[in-house]
Amino acid sequence: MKRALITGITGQDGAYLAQFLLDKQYEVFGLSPRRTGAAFERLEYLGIRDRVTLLDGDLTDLSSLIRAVEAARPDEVYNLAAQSFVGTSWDQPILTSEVTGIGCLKVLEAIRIVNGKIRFYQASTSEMYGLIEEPVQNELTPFHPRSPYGFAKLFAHWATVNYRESHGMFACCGILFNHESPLRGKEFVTRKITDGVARIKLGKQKTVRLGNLESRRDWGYAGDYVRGIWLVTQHETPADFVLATGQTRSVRELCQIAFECVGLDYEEHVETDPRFLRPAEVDVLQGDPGKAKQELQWEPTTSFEEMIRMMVEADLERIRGK
Ligand code: NDP
Ligand code: GDR
Repeated sequence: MKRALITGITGQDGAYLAQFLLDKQYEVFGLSPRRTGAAFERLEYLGIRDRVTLLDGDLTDLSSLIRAVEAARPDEVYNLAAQSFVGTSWDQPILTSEVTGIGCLKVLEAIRIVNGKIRFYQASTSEMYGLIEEPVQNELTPFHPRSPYGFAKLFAHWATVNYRESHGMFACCGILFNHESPLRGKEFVTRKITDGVARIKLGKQKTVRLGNLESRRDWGYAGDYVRGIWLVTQHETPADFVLATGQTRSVRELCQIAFECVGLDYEEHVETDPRFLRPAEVDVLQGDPGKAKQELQWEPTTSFEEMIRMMVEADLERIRGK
């Protein structure tokens, strides 16, 4: 039985990855930072809260990471923990850098100290491309991050590449484009919209207030992407892979599709609000998943429309109290 340690197990990807690995008969451990709120709701939603072992620890605290790696004795460590909301990263640039950037380096160090043979996966991001230098981005496209989140992730990305090259560690990065699900946090635009659509449909709210409706993203389904994360980590040799759908849609199109799911016209319910504009925007992202398709046989299976419908229906159910 393989053993895996997941940082960020209480987040969207962490919860789905834990479920995926349990289905593959892994013993799953998760790093759990101290929180006062309802931290385990995603694990409970998937019915796996009691099937994973949670270990106290925080990405900013190296000694807790060393203890977690010693206790879990993992074959694989998935570093998914981060301050992951781009908007907040301008207000908390130092915290974001400490968790999202240096935090990754601390996990790498904990592995090097405890057992350098452990396989390490880093959650890199399309936000590293930022002000894009090529219309479609692949593993060779130069980076130009546009936010403190983006530059913190770039530090973590290069730290991972460097530990592979200088210490011979099995350290790999998945450069993932946006991926969403009913477990997405409500601060992200997809879930903010699907939750808003459900509330409006059920008469609990009248409008959704958004920032830039013209920005474009390559949005996929998180369930497909955790399978990709696992495949990247099983590859014969450590390498970096883009996971994306290859298609790009605007926030406006997202609104249109989500409101159509409940028979409403988005133009009657969406308002723009400058509070949600960003100091520096990433206007458009579109990934090329060709390398993952060729070397990992990975391809997304859920369409954008199917995913948005799934999210709207889950939000309707939640709000109806089911
Ligand atoms: P979430 O924001 O849903 O989850 C982040 C996780 O990190 C949570 O479990 C959170 O715990 C944990 N965390 C935050 N701060 C700390 C800390 N100091 N120490 C330990 N744990 C901490 O992110 P996603 O699941 O969406 O994304 C997973 C990873 O992939 C992130 O690194 C993200 O940046 C990256 N990524 C995500 C993409 C996406 O589209 N979803 C695309 C590309 C990359 P708690 O809930 O208790 O705060
Ligand atoms: P992103 O996701 O920044 O791409 O980062 P988010 O959903 O926050 O924004 C996507 C785009 O929508 C625009 N937008 C709004 N965004 C939010 N959150 N709220 C709004 O009201 C709103 N209106 C318009 C944004 O300006 C942006 O252009 C996500 C995170 O999961 C990162 O951790 C991950 O690395 C990247 O995806 C890939």
